[in-house]
Amino acid sequence: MLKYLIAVALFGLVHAQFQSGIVYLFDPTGKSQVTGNVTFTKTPNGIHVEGVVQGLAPGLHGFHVHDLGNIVGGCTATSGHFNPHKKTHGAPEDSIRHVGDLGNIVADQSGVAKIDIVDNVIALNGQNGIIGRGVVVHEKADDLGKGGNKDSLITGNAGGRVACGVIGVICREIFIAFWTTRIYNLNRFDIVRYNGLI
Ligand SMILES: [Cu+2]
Ligand SMILES: [Zn+2]
Repeated sequence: MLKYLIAVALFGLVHAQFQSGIVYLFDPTGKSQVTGNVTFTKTPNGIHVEGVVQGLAPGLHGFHVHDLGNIVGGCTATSGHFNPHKKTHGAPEDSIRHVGDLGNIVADQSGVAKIDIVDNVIALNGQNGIIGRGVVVHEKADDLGKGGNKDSLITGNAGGRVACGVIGVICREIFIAFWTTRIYNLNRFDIVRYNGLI
């Protein structure tokens, strides 16, 4: 005789959070010899951007996250600067900037730029998430929105695109949450009544 029916309702939520990403930089058209490797790692202080770009002309080069992770046919396919909040171009430390505005990288006399910065605006998840988007290294310096002309507030007048790549995932963490576990104890009468309703 069935005296009790125990039903356990278990709901689970699984979601993944990106922890780190990587981009390999090169010129898909083969015109420049610029190459690089940059990682983006979540830390308590922001996203740590670290890497090396080589084959550059000595000096400053604009360095941005662009909207699209498309490099088919060349770096122009990455479109404009990643700008989900529809702001104007600026410096990394400005409150008004594109999310993708990471400023300039500096190449030494041998054409090598070492990157080691922490940025609090870009993110790996959510609205400012950069995973799957493009990174572009420019021919010229980014004027950080202070060039005094219209383009300065769009592109920073950083000129051509000498290398680009798509930010891929290195590591992700999976969170699993469970909630609502219920146990129903039903007597025989309840079961009969329940069956009667079907
Ligand atoms: Cu750019
Ligand atoms: Zn910008």
